[in-house]
Parts: sequence; C-alpha cells; structure tokens
Amino acid sequence: MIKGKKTLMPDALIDKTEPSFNAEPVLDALIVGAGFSGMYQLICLRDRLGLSAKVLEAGSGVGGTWYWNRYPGARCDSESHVYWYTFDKKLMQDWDWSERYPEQPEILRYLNFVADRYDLRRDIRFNTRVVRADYDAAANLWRVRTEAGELYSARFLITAVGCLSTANVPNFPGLEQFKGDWYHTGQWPHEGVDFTGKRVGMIGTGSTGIQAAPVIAKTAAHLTVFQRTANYSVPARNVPLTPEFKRWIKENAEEIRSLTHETQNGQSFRIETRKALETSPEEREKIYEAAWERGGLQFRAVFEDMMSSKAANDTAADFVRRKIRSIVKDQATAAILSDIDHPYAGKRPPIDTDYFETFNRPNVSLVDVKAAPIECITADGIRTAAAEYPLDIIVFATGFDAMTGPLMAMNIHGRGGEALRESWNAGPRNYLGLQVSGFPNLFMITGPGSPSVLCNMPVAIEQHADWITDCIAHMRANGLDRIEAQQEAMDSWIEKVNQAAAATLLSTVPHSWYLGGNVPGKPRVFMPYAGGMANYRRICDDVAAAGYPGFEMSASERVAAE
Ligand code: N01
Repeated sequence: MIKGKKTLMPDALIDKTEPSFNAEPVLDALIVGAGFSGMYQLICLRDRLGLSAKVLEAGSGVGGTWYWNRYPGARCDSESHVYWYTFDKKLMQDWDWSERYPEQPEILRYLNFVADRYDLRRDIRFNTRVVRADYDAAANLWRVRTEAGELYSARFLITAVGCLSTANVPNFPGLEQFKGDWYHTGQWPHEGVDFTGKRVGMIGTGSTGIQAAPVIAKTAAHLTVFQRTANYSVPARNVPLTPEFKRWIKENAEEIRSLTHETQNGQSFRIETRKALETSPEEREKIYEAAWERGGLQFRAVFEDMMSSKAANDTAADFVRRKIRSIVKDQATAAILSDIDHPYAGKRPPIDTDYFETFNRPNVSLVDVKAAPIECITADGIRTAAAEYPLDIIVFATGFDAMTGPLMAMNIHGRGGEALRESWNAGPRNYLGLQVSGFPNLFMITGPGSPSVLCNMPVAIEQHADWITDCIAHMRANGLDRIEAQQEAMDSWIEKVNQAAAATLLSTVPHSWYLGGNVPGKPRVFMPYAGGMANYRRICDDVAAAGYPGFEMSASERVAAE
C-alpha cells in the first residue's frame, strides 16, 4: 500500500499504470463496507473460495447501519429470530437474542461477535473511506482510492455500502448560526446525547423519528416534533424473549431459515391469502384488532390485497387512523397525526413503542410543518412560516439519500471513464440489481434493482453474497476473469422492476424514499425490485443454472495465457 498521500491528486495527474498501484499485491476482491453484507461477503470470498480479499470501512468498527445509527430507541423492526446470519448452523446455536426486536447495541454486539468468531478484522481496514473507484480496462482491475490517498487494486469490486447510509440533512438556511447542538440520527455520537433539561426539536416522523421521540421525551424538558408528512405506525409490542421461545428458535432454526427463503419479504410470516374486500367489515375489524394487539410488521400481511388494491388498503388505513385518534387525547394533535395522505405501508411502515402515546405527555408538542413550512434555522431554534421555536438541540430524523446515495458517494468510473453518476442520472439501471453495463467486475449487494429494502435485510444480503460468490467461483473454474452485464439484459430487467412496482401501491407515494422523493432534485424512479424476494431468488438461481445469460464473461489475456 502507498502511504503518506494526504491529498487527492487531480484526475489528470493520476498514474494509472499498474506498478504505482501495486505496492500492495493486487487483490482478488475489494469489498467496500463492513456491515452485515461486507462481513459476510468477506467470509464467502476469503474462507469459502480462498481468495485474497479485503474490506475498506469508513467507520472505526464493524456494523454498518448498526455502527452509525445509535440514536435513542434504535431497534430493528424485523424480529430477532430472523435478523441474523443463517449460513452457519453452529453460529445460530451459539447466539442468543434477548428481545423480540433486537436493540442497536445488541445487534452491534452480535456483529462484533461474528467478526471475532471468523477472524474478520485482520482483513478489514477501518477508518478508510473510499472516495473514488476506476475500472482500468487494460489491466482488468479496479483502482480504488481512499480519502487518505491510499490506493488499492483488485480484480473484483463489491459494494456492501448499505442502502441507508448517506445522511440527508435538509438544506435549511441558517443551520450554521444555530447556537445549540444538532445531530442527524444516522451519524449519532458514540458517547450519546444528554437531553436532560433541554428543549429538543426533532424534524422527521419516519421509522427513525417514530422510534426516537418516545425515548427523547423521557428526559428532555420539552420535545417539539416537526411533522411534514403524517405517518402510520403500528405498535411493535417488544418483549424480552422467554427461555421457551429461545429454545424454540434453536430447535427450529433450520425451518425458520427455510421459511424466510420461501416468503416474498424474507420474514418468517406469510402474507395471508384472504382478501380485505371479500371479508365482512365486522370480521375485518376483528382481524385488524388482533394484528394491532400482536404488533409488528405482520400487520401489513393480514390481507393479500392490502398492497395491490387501494380500496382494500383504505380499510387498513382507516383502522390505523381511528387508533391514532383514540390514543391521542388532544383532538387537534390527533387530527394532524392522522391526516395521512398515502396508503398504509405505501412508504416503509414504522412500528413503535408508545409513539402516539408520547403526544399525551405534557412535555411534548407537535408542529405541522406541512401547514407552515420550516423557513430557517435561527441562532435560537427553528422558525416556521407561523412561529419561532426556541431550542437547545435539533435532531434531524430526516432520513437518507437512499440506495443510490452511498454508491454515488464512491465516485465510481467504469469502462472508458464513464461515471456511474452520469450513467444513472435519470435513475439507477442495472441487471438483477447486481451489475451495471459499462462497469465490469463491479458487483453491488442489495442495491437498487434488487428486493433489498423491501425484504428482511440479512436474507437479501446472504442471497446476494452467495450468488456473487458462486458466480466468481464459476468464473475461476472456467478460467474467466471478466464479467459485465449486457445492455439488453439490463433494459429488460429494468422493465421488470418497473412493472413489479406498478403492480403495487408502493409506487404511488411521491414523497417516498423508495423512489427518491425525499431528496430534492433526485430522479423519481422506484428503486427496489418489488416482485418479491422468493421470486427474485428463483430468477437469480435460474440465471446461474443457465450459465449466466445476460452477463458477458471473458478471459483477459493474462488469464487466457495461464
Ligand atoms: O427516514 P424517512 P428514517 N422538512 O426518510 C422528514 C429504515 N429504518 O430515517 O415524509 C421537514 O423515512 C420526512 O418528511 P416527508 C427504514 O427502512 C429502519 O425515518 O418527506 N421534514 C420524514 O418524516 C426506514 O424507512 C429501522 O414529508 C423533512 C422524515 O423526515 C428508513 O430507515 C429504524 C424534511 C424522514 O423519514 C429511513 O427512515 C429506522 C424537510 N426538509 C429506520 N426532509 C429499523 O428497522 C425530510 N423530512 C430499526
């Protein structure tokens, strides 16, 4: 590795000849990101295939999402018994979750446990942010540069950068003059934030804000929630796991794993086959009530037509709105919270612990910034079109430049210097979510064009990392070292992605981050593949079994001569 380069060179000055990049041996694979996906991809490539592989990670530890998102109340919305790796039976037997939904510190402990167990840290370079990646066609290598100016060369470049890792801090005028402290939930300080006695303003009521508000309200002198789009939420009903349930998980780990491979959302519950519109209003009410009591993401699975028929969805939406109005005592606040403009689960549905109940506390108030938008941040707080709110702390629960943001931040350039940013300027395009034409030997884990965020993430991650591993193994077995998605395959896959989105209500919500609606100027394109994880797995398996049609594989001269 070349050390000591603290500044980045202008492109024209970069020596792209192999020797200057080769102070460290050329790697078989370079993986970017040490969260769930990068860690597993390292295990696959290094330990399963015996390749030279390294991971570059911007953080100082493993964990990805769970390393960065340390905000109060951060907890996974998937249940713990499906939110883990399943590639190693023994690993599943050796780890115990403590609660129905694992909390951020526990997930981080789990990922550190995995890193220790498989001795991953020796091949992860921490505090290392990738700032540019170029495909060098002559050498058939990826040349990767870090913020510190280090250079890496690798045959395969694999992005494991997560979908929700580029913080979206809205460009409100005046933030720099705010005298208090401000934080984005996705870049939370490791030492935590003490809200005791403080006037806190929180902007954003997505899954994050809905988790954070009840916890912040417990210690803050006052919490003001700034809501732009009202949101649904269903109780999580988190509980400690009983010894019996823990035993049940161990005894049924394999069956649970199989089930998560069969379902379209990678969860261990199936979507019911009954239809809301064919169920009597009384029966429907009972079903919703039972799902509300049970809590969690299953609420969305109680009727088959909930996500495809607006009329069916209206019955769920109406039920949740009535619940909000029955929980929140102040009717003006209840009206703002329940004035929801999109179908239930049309945006990622949050689940919560006492979110709506929090608005009954005397130290919590709600501000409708749809009615009176935020105009600026002042030295003392937040000013909307209607009033100024004095604050000591502002929490931005304002989400992420989702899915494409982390990839764009890597500044990737493919064959002929083509920038990914340019090639995706009208929205992401790829084949199977895995590869982009013009970017040979670049694989993306759970990026756009794959089920990704519409699926329980560890299930989607293991499927992608396994597929990429099998693909590279196939290439090596056949003396091939170059793979690139073909343009026609990409075009027809994107058509399928669009068709799948159009068949659901997911694509009807203009402000959803699924289609970039939360970031000003971002192309409005529905990004994940909504055709279901089990279907997607079958499609990917079929492609592999048929010898990878849609991908062009070849041997560079060096490999051909070997
Ligand atoms: O972000 P979001 P998030 N002025 O984009 C508002 C995952 N996750 O961090 O809807 C005022 O959903 C914005 O308003 P609007 C999960 O996949 C998982 O909450 O754009 N408000 C919205 O209310 C989730 O979906 C878990 O009108 C502004 C909020 O900020 C994803 O992460 C837990 C604004 C952003 O909501 C992202 O969730 C938490 C502005 N200028 C999150 N800009 C677990 O499973 C934005 N907003 C544990």
